[in-house]
This record gives sequence, structure tokens and C-alpha cells, in this order.
Amino acid sequence: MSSSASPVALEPLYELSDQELDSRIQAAKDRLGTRMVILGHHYQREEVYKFADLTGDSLKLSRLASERPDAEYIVFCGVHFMAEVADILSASKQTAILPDMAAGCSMADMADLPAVNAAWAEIGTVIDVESTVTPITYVNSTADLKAFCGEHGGTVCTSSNAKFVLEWAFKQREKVLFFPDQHLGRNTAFDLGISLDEMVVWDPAQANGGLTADQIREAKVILWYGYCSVHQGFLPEHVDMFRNKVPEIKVVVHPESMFEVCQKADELGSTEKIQQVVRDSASGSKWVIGTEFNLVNRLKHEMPDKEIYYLNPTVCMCSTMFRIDPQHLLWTLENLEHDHVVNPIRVPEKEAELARVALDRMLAIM
Ligand code: CIZ
Ligand code: SF4
Repeated sequence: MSSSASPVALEPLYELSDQELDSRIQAAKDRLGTRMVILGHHYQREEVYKFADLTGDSLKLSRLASERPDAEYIVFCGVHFMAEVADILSASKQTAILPDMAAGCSMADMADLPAVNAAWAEIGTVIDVESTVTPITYVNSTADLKAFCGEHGGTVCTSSNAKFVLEWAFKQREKVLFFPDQHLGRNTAFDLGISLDEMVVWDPAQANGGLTADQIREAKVILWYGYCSVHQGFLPEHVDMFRNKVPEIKVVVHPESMFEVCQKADELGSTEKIQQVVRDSASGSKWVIGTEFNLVNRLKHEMPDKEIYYLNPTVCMCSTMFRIDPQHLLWTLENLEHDHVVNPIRVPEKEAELARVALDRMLAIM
């Protein structure tokens, strides 16, 4: 929906000062009251995050929103796949909204339904795919891929529950096709005792994923060639540098980071876990953290009694989430006051139903 079709236009909001933006957002939020809930993901920039009613990782936020049935509108300050999950898990009378449709996830974009269908069919020329392979999609994926997993006996995982989900998957069938993040898949499978030799990478840009029939037959885990550029920026030498520079430093990284980095870390965890381990550590502790910058920066300000560093010498932000700026938040809220919904996220019913099957399977595993 273009801003010119909205009662409140977006462009003029870029003329406002930071104070004007803040006071208009707060005023609109107060007037909308419990009709609306603002969700803020951990990676969201501070100017927007401070207005969130609820904060958390993507799944926690969607669950919390579904526990607020009064809220007609769920304004998701995060990225597209998160607003889709909120739409799928919320009541049908609730509307999930993404303040800027350009807030996507570059990792989620690395696997699409035609490519996954093609991979499934190609693997199916080598083995009986339906009885041998469980498809698992990371929550960072489009709703149609969650629906694919729902339809083919698979499920969804998050970075908090990936280990339990993989254990479940291996009880169903002997192999797993894991998309879109190769790193989360590899790190989690390795943690379960699966060796690197038993994992192969499916590259959708190559014929047959770049794999031979024997490689497919022998693999236990087929990892999709996808990654997050923020997390792939953390390198093993960054860990070495901090260990040399700061005595007694502890390293905690997100499992979307590459294998060699995760192997060198003291702790691996989702955004919720990273926050918890750093918060639970003693005053004076030293941490270097490998995840999106806004979260690390927030922890640094929250705990001035600890020494907190960012693992990459170059600051790496989730540039798509950054698209949700205070102007888009204000534009969304003031239009809602005119009963004008900008950027509603509505997953088609059939797709939502199958995606819900996959998500419900996951919720039963946890
Ligand atoms: O699921 C989420 O919110 C993401 C993207 C990461 C995490 O570890 O929480
Ligand atoms: Fe996607 Fe990476 Fe942004 Fe996470 S940090 S939402 S994986 S692009």
C-alpha cells in the first residue's frame, strides 16, 4: 500500500525532529490503548524498541501477542517472517502489521518454495524421500515453507529448540533436510553427535544441489546453502583476538554463526539465551558477544558493571530490520487511528493451516 493512499502520509514525517516523533508516537500509542500491541524484536533499533509493549525473540513475541485477544492490531517491529508467524498464531480477528514491507530477512529469502519443491523432487529420484527425509525449516523462513513442512511430516525450529526438534526428526525418519540456515543445522546436528562427514550442503543454484546420488544416499543431514550475513561475519580469528586481548573473557555466539566460530565459543545460544547467560553472570564478568549489534549494544548499556564487547570489529546490523524506523512506526499508528491498516500481513488460509500444523508439531516437541 503506498503512503499516498493513506490518510497520514509517510514522507512528511521525515521532517519531524526526534522529540516530535517520540511525542507523536507516544500520543498515538496512548490513544489506541489496548486495541493495539507493539512487539519489538531484540534486533530492533533503540528508537523503535523503546515503544514496544512486549519484547523477545520471534516466537515468544507471537505467543505473547496471541495471549492479548483485546489487541485488534499486532504491530510487529521485526521482519516479514515474524509478522507472518504472528498472523498464523493469532486469532482471526487480530491483524498483524509490518510497519515497512521492505523489512525482510535475507536468510529467509535464500530458500523459496519452488526451489525446495525442486530439491524434494530431485532427492526423490535417489531415495524414497517421503519415508526417509524429515523437512525442518528454521523459523526464519516464509510461511509457504512452514506449510511445506506441515504437509510433508516435518516441522519448524527456532534457535532455542533446534536440538530437541532434530532429535524428534530423527525419531521419525533417518534423514533431515534442513533449511534455510546451514549453520544452525550444522552446529545443532554436530552437537547431537552427527559428524561433519554425515552432512552435505544442498546448493539450490546447482543441478541436483551440487550433490551426487551417493552423497545423498549417505548423508544424514542435508543442509540448505543459506546463511545470515550478519552472523556469517563473525570469524574464528575474532574469537582468538579477544581471547588474546582480554584475559578471562567469555565468548557467547548465536548458532547462526559458522561452525569454526561456534566451536571456539564458551556458550552458544538464541537471543533469549544470550541475554540470560550475560545477565546471570557475576558483576565484573567479561563477555564478547556474536549476534546482531542492537542486542549487544542494549546489553552493554543495561549492565555497565560488566565488560561487554561486540565480536566483529566492523559493526554489523540487521539492515532489513533497520528499515522499521520511528517514522514508519508513527505512520502505522496514526493511520490505525483513522482505521486505516497499512501493511497488513495475511497468510492465505490454506497455507496458514498447513504452517500451523508444522508450528503445532514444534510446540508439542518443546
Ligand atoms: O527467532 C528469532 O527471533 C531470531 C531471529 C533469533 C533468535 O535467536 O532469537
Ligand atoms: Fe534475518 Fe540475519 Fe536479520 Fe536475523 S539478523 S532477521 S537472520 S537477516
